[in-house]
Formats: sequence, structure tokens, C-alpha cells
Amino acid sequence: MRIHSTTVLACIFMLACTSCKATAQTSPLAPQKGLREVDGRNVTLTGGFWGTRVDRHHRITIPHVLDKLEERHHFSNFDLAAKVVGGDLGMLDGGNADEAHNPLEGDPGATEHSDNRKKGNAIVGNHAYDSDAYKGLEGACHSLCNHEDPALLERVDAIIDRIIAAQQEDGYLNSYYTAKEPENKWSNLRLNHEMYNAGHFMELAVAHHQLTGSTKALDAARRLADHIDANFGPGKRYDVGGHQEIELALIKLYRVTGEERYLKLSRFFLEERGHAHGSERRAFTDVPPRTVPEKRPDETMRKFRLRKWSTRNGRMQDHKPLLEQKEAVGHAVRAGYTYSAMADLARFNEAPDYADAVRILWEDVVFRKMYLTGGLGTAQYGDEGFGDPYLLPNDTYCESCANIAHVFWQHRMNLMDAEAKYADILELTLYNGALSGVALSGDAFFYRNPLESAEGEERVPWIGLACCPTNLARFIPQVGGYLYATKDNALYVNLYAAGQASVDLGDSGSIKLEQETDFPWDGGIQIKVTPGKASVFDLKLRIPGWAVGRTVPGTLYRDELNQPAAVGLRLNGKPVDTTPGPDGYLSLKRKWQPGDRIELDLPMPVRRIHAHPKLEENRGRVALMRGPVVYAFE
Ligand code: FUB
Ligand code: ZN
Repeated sequence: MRIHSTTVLACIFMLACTSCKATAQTSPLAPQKGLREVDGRNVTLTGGFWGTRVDRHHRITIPHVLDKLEERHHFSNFDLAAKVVGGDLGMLDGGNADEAHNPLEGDPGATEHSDNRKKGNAIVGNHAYDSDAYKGLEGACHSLCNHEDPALLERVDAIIDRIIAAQQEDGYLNSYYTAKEPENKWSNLRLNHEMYNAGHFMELAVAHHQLTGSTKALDAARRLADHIDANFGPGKRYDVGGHQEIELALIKLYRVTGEERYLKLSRFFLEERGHAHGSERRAFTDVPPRTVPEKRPDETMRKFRLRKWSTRNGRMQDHKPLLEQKEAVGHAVRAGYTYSAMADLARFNEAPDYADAVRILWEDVVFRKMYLTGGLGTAQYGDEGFGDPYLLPNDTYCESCANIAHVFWQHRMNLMDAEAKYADILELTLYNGALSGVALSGDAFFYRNPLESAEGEERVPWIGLACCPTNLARFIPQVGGYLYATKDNALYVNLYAAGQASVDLGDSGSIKLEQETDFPWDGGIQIKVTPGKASVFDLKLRIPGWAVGRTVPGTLYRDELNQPAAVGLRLNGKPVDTTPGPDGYLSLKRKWQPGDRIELDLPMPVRRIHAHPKLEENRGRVALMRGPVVYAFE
């Protein structure tokens, strides 16, 4: 028997964070449909698995990432661009950007134009370099929401000032183009990541504003969004970025500013996918399909080699309009961000048709293309993307960013449809495919997260193509935001983790929740419920699929025992029926009194999981799981 190798999650408990929530600002606009998120700023993870993690993340990962970004010139690039903006310097000369930013062919940041870099007078890296700076800083902002740390806040603010200094008069912000190729701005949307960078800046700005209340970054993000809005859209330029991200970022920007143009622009970028690009709206005209590499047998899967990318193929989910896409294809990070934005737009009633479209794509991924770890992307087609259905070799790609994007997406599906099955996959991906990207020490990272590796796979302190370390930096401190959600007078508990939360529940006012648990090492969870005053509401507890013999929806993976020990529940010491509703939640609708106590007991035997017979590689094998964790040897 062989065991799928994913992540070893050690169990170290210590006290976590103090909170600086007093500074948290502005609630984002609520969606029109589905659930409303309970922002991570209202949740404190203390002790237990996550308290320990987020604390270590703050102490080690965030400073480590910022140091590396500084050392690798992600921030000083802005200083160079600022000089150009300020008129102090002409165009800067320095190495070449990687034309196609080819991640599978090495480490662009590590080798290029070292002479100029040493002199500090040339832009370093490529056209996606700014995004890493933004993501690292965004991580710092999220982390600061739960950690009092004036020195870090000062550092973040100073770097943001350097970034804003590089913004051009018309709102344009991209250090690479400003300092190095000003004549080529917006010239190659397919490959050059300007939209992607812009989206990440918007996300940073929203996080910074929510942390501090300051509008300096937010105002800069608005200027940038306005600049893009002035150039792209109906009656303007019909085009889309090759790396989606801005679509979901614009929705965040809309939610904190109330500016509807940003929501419309997000929709425009989604709707223009699969259309011919130019100065008027035209239908997609088919181009000859590119030659795709032959299917790779699994023994060669680890020798990734990119073919020349076509500029119009499924890699960028731009091969046909999104509403016509029935299969998940192409780059898995781009797909995850796109599907996230689709679910968001459906929730905001901006594009209700996306709800069905994204459900179809969800089934394709979860029923046919997902690893047991929640990992996505085999890179079978050399595009860091999805492979063929049921072709899931264990020595695979599963980029950390793709797995993180997967969590973002499942979260939004859960919010859109209020069904626990999405939170099941969110939890699975969170504990396995996503968390495996960062070492327990907090200062080493995976780009790929294979389930099996003959040579051994080591996390490294930095990756020149820094998308994954910086994505992990911003992802981990957001975990508190996945625990709870609300709808009218119902409070949903999606994840179990030690800590406290304060949830605003309409007429019932503010409800305090306190979870005590050693989850995921132990299935015992105590929740103390303290409404401001006794009030009637529905507390909906997610009964995880893995606790009732159905680790994932669909048939891609099957629990050997589909009737495990019963879930137990006591309310103020008295047993309660635990049968969940069709939405996967156990509903406790009653008049809640301050101090009411729930004791949930999720059985945690070791489970043997079998793959669908079509997953050839896993025939005759089982994976071992306990709770949501897929076990591994490292
Ligand atoms: O291009 C930006 C990021 O770099 C992508 O999301 C990753 O897959 C890597 O290619
Ligand atoms: Zn990445």
C-alpha cells in the first residue's frame, strides 16, 4: 500500500494574538443574495491549531516575505518608477522581462540582469513583479488586524508610500512599464499582467483601508481603477487581461467604495472573455486550435516543459464566453479567480446567469479534476492548468496559488448557495493542498504540491517567481473569515477552530461565539453562544461530509466506510438529534440565551479513501484521512 503524500501538520499549541480590531473600518456592501460573510476582523483565532498558525505567520512568515521582497527589489522597483514619475530620471535600462513569464522554465527573479540590479538602477524582474509586492503587503495588513504591531504597520505604510509615489498622473501604476517600457503600456494584455497587477493593488488597498481607515491606498486604487475604466469597457477598448484577478478585486473595491462602475467593469472583463478583442464588440471568431502536447504518461509528468503558448486558447479561459464554458480548462489560478468573480457577481445580482454557469464548472472540477487534497492542476498541457478528466497523476503540479484560488472559490460558492458541500471542499483544500505550501517553520514554501515525489520535495525559503510565497502570506491570515456566515436570522458555522467571534445578526444584534477545540486533531468542539439579549435565531452547524461517510461530493473519491460512528451533539448538556438538512447544516432554531453551550462531537476514526476506478494511478491504493486531514509522510 502506498499513501498519498501531502502535508504533515504538526500539533503545537500556544497562545495567539492580541487584537487591534479597534482600528478596523467600514463594512463592505452586502450582497443581494446568498450568505453574507463574517469578516475575519470579527474573528479571533486563539490557541489551538489556527491560533498557533496565525501567530507564527505574523512573527515569522510576514517579516520573512517582506524581507525577501525588499532584497529581491520588488519594492525598490517602485522607487525607480517614482523617479520617472517625478521627472528625476529618464527611461531605465536593464535586463529583459521574460516575454511569456514562463514559470516552468526556472526562476526569473534569481538570475536576470544581476549587474544592473547590483547598481540598483534598473528595474528587476518582470511585468508581474509588482503583484508580489502587493500580495506580501496585503498579507501584512490582514495579519495586523489580529496582531498589535506598530513597527510592522509603520513598515507597511512606508512601503505603500513608495508605491503610491510611482503612480502616474493619469492613475497608471506599474513600475515595470513606467520605468522601462512606457511605450508598451497596455500593449500586450494577453501576456503582460498589467490587469493582474492592478487587481492585486486594489486588494491591498482594500485590506489597508479596512485595517487603518486611511484612504491613501484606497484613493490610489480608485485612481487606477478609474484609469482602467476610462480606457476599457463598452464603447472603449474591448479587451481582457490574460491573467484574471482584477475581476474579483474590482468587486472588493466596489464593496468598500460603493462605486458601481467598478462592479460593471468587473462584469465587462468577465463577459468579454471569449470575444474578439478590439475597438468594438465582436463575437469570438475561431482560430485554428494550437497544437497541444500529447498526453504525458505519469513518469514524465515531473519534467515540465512549456510549449510556446498560444494567445488564444483555454489557458486563459478566453476560448469561448464564460456562459458557454462547461468544462474547467486552462491555468488553474486564473480559473479559480474567474470562477470566484462569477460567483460574486451572481451574489450581487449583477450577472445572475453566472450562478448556473459556475455550478457546472464546479461539478467538472469536483467530480473529475480535483485531487483528494483539494489541489488543482496537473499541468498536463504545460500551462499550469487542468488536465483531462480523471487524469490525476500523484506526482503532479498543484500550484499553491491554484489551491489558494480554489479556497477563495469554494468560499464564494458557499456564500452564493448556502450549502455545506462547498465548505467541505474549502476545508479539505485549506488543510491539505493549500496549507502544505508553507512549512511549519513559516519561512519556506512549495510552488508545486505533489501528492507523491520519488526524489523528495523540499520547501525553499524563497522562489524567484514569488506568486506562491506571497499568496500564502495573504491567505493564512484570512482564514478567520471562513468560519462564519449569516443570512437574515441564521448564523452559519462553517469551520471549527478555537477562538472568539462577534457576529452581527440583524434583529438579534451582536452574537458572541466562543469555540473551544483541538480541531482538526480532535473532533470535540464546544461552542458558547452569547447573544446580547435572549433572542430567537437559527444556528446552523455544518456537519462535515467526512463525518458522515462522504468526504467529497460526487464519486471521484469514496469513503470505504460510509456509515461511521454517529455525530454527537448536546445543547446545554442534553442530547440533540444531529441529522443535517439537505443543505448539509444542522439547524438549531430556538431562543438563545447568553451562555448557552453546544457540545459537538465529530467522530474521527482513521478513514480509508478509495479513488474512482478511472483514476488509474490510484488503483489498488488507498489514502488515509482523519477528520479533514489527508495523511502523508514527509
Ligand atoms: O503569472 C502570475 C502567477 O505566476 C500565476 O498565477 C502563477 O501560475 C505563476 O505563473
Ligand atoms: Zn503561485
